[in-house]
Parts: sequence; C-alpha cells; structure tokens
Amino acid sequence: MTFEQKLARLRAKHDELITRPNLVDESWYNGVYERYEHPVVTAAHAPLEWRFDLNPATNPHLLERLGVNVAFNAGAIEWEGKIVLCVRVEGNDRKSFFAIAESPNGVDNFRFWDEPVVMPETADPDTNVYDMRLVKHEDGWVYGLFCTERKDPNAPKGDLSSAVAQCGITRTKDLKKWERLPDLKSRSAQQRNVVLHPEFVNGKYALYTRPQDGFIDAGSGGGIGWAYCDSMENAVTGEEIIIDPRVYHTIKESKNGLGPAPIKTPEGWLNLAHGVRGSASGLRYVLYCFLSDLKEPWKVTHRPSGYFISDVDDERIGDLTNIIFANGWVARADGSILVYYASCDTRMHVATTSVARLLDYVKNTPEDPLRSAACVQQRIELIRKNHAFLKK
Ligand code: M1P
Repeated sequence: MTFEQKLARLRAKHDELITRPNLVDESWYNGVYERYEHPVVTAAHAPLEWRFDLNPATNPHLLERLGVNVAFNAGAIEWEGKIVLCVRVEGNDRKSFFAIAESPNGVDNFRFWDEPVVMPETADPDTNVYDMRLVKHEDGWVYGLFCTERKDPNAPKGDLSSAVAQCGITRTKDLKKWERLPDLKSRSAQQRNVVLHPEFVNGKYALYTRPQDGFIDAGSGGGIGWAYCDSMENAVTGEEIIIDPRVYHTIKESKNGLGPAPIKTPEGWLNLAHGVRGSASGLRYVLYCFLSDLKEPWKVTHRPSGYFISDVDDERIGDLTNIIFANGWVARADGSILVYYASCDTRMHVATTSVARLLDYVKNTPEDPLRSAACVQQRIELIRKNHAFLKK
C-alpha cells in the first residue's frame, strides 16, 4: 500500500468514527438516565495531525510518532450553543494534557479543536495535569480547577513513585487563552478533586475540596470538604469542613470526591461525586448523587443510597479496571442534563437525564441504612407497597 493509500484509509476510518451517530442504548433501562451505544470521545478521536508526521518525505512509512493512549475525565460546559469537553488526553508517554472537543448536540460528532490547550506552568512546573472542572463563575470568568501532580521532593532516594497532588487553577474568557493562577494553598498535605462553587457564598469564593494525607490514600481526609477563599488570584483556604464523609461499608468507604460543580435547581444544588471502595480486584470507583441546600450549599439535605452510575459491559475494560469517574455535566435551558463520565480511565461516555428526574431520584431514593437487616426492611417496604397497589 502506498503512503497515500494508507493515509486515505486512516482518514476515512477517523471520519467514520467522528461522525458516527450515537443512539440511546435501548437494551438498558433504569428510568433515571439513558445510556448510549457508543463512547463519545476516545483516544482514536485525536486528530491524525497529533499522532503522525504526515509528510512522506520525513515519514515515508507513515509511522505513528506520538501515540495517544487514552482520552477521559473531561470537564464540560455549554459554549456558544455547542457542548464543549475539556478532555484529559494522555499520550503513550503517560503525561496528560487538556484538549477541547466540541459537539453540536453533546451525544455524538465530538471533534477536537486543532491544537491541545497550552496550559502555562507556575514557577514549580507540573509533571502531570488532569481532571479539569470547568465552572462559569458569577464573577464573569470561566475557571478550570485541575490536579497538578509533582514528584514528592521528600521521597527517599530511589522512591520514584511518591507524588504530591495539589489543585491547579486557571481561568479563561474564550477557552483558548488560559491564564494560570497560583495553585491553591490549603491546610491539607495534598488535594485532588477540588471544585469551585459557581456562586459567591457569604461574599466569598467557595470550594469543594478533598483533603488527603497521601497521593493515593485519603488517610485522615474525611471526605468531601467545603472551604472559602477571598480571592482566586491567590487562593488560600482556611478551615475545611467535611460535608460528605466517607462511611464504612458503603460505596465511598475508601475515598470520595466531588465531580463537576453542582447544578442549581429550585429545590437545592444537585451534586455528582465519585465514591471509591477496596475490593479483591483493587479500588472500585462509582458515581453517586446528593442534594444540598440552596442557600447553605454545605448542608446536604438528601443522600440517595448506593451508586448512580457504575460500569456495565465494555465499560469494565480499559487501561485500568473498575473505574467510573466524572468531572463534567451540562444542564441545558430545557431542563435536560448531559452527564459525561469516563470508564476505566480510558474513554468518555454520555448519559442523559433531566433536572426533574434527578430531583425525583435524590429525594425519593431512600438513604443507605448501613446494615443488611435494615436494607431488607427497606426493600420489603417497597415490595409490600407494590403488592398493595397492584391488588387494587
Ligand atoms: O484512577 C482512578 C481515578 O483516580 C484519581 O481519583 P481519586 O483522587 O479520587 O483517587 C484521579 O487520578 C482520577 O483522575 C482517576 O480517574
């Protein structure tokens, strides 16, 4: 096959992938949300120009020069009538970077912009950056809070794995030029999954945090925290209160973290988070929801039990296993919600629902009673109510 033939074939396959319609998966139902037949963004969505040298003079064998390993954990925003994802793209070299992909409808036809995001570094360069939460704040800026990871300077010689995670902060007005602000300073040894609340609360910026002792282990970090800061240009938090704790023998026993910024509804703030527990096959990540008070968002009013989204079918297989993670969702003017979630740190999916359905879900799904016997009673109550109703 000639260079031109190989390239034509690559282009055709890439085009076919990007323009493939994505329909609701009718084989699956729980009423709370719809799943879709295909992932919305994958490594294979990366433009050929990002991976190949397309000049036959310098790449006569049409070899891939810079492979893309995975595309996952995307922030999301509605932007100029389109749905835009800020995707965590990871090269074959294990370094992540951010890249914007846009779609006219949010469920298919996602296409990356020509070049990845150029994220300025601070004086202490990041080794790796990932998991951006995009937030349109009422101060007029679009903020991106993300994890910045660096090698632990205190690691003993020969320890090449210990790392420090902190919250990097950037802001933009056009999603093209990104201003890097100093990293968040908090009282915790490490931070990941930090999210900016979209409104001022008590006249201050408010942050959802996830204090953690180590890079992987939350340790004494009790769950999802809440803290204030006076400025995002030099963000420093004081006390972090835990608003959604980790709990023994639940889906969030080992750790948890807020996903995207909460969605404002007349009945409170809808929150999406991930919960992690240990298992024989390693850590298991699922998504869950909760509702918090409209005026006092640090007060959780409803905690539906169990998970909201876990992995099914092909979602179980990937670069890693057992991981569903979300840091992006979009609430549209018509009341619909697009939930963007990643499976196995590999690719992006969408689920669709609505504010009405999620409010029903969070308010009417009973809370986890934390004991098998109490769970049985909960289920018997449902069964008996059904039997009584069906007999009528
Ligand atoms: O590998 C699973 C996830 O692990 C981290 O999440 P957490 O801090 O809650 O453990 C993040 O690195 C995330 O990117 C990743 O998907």
